[in-house]
Amino acid sequence: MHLLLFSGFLGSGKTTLAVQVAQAVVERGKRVAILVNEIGEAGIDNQLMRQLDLNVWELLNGCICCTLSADLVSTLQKLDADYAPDLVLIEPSGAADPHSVLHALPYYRGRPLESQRCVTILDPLRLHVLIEVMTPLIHSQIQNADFILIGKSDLAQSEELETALQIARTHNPFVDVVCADLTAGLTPELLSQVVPWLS
Ligand SMILES: Nc1nc2c(ncn2[C@@H]2O[C@H](COP(=O)(O)OP(=O)(O)OP(=O)(O)O)[C@@H](O)[C@H]2O)c(=O)[nH]1
Ligand SMILES: [Mg+2]
Repeated sequence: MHLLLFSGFLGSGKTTLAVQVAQAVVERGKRVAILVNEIGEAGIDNQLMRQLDLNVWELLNGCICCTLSADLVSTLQKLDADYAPDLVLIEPSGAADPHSVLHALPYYRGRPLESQRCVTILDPLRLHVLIEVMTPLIHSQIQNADFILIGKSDLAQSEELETALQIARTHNPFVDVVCADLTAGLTPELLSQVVPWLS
């Protein structure tokens, strides 16, 4: 079981990316589950789930990153035992600190995770403001990333994209950073950057 955590502030594009990744992985014959804080809130409706043949599991009553760390671990164990997915996608609330989610994972006692990856999505239209007013959270989202995607490249000015790139590289110089329009569909290259084990 591989684990992919999507981190990024509210409205940055986590669900948009997660659904496309799930679809691509399902198309390759793999079993995929998505863990979200709240299904309706995440914009993943039943129809979409059936369409994609996905298992979407909901963590109720709170935020994955704080009160629900224990719940996250027990849900992962149940998921592993009952459904044995090849890939679990986790979309916590946009206010979640990925460090807290990653911190809970060593307590997971199911089949060993084959890989775990944190993909952070940054919104170039708002990043320069968010980094000022939500500094510790945004720093953590950038620093804990294994791959950074700056979305909304179709909406952002080139200066906004450049600023976002600089912020990402300043706080996490060691990972790949890519700009993309997430509504334009996943290129094979972007898919392999998000899910390297798939290729
Ligand atoms: N034009 C454009 N719109 C985008 C892009 N990425 C996301 N969006 C839009 O931005 C809005 C928010 O996207 P979501 O995927 O719901 O963002 P989220 O991070 O899951 O949001 P929360 O779960 O509420 O935190 C939606 O209307 C998306 O269609 C992009 O690259 N370009
Ligand atoms: Mg969402």
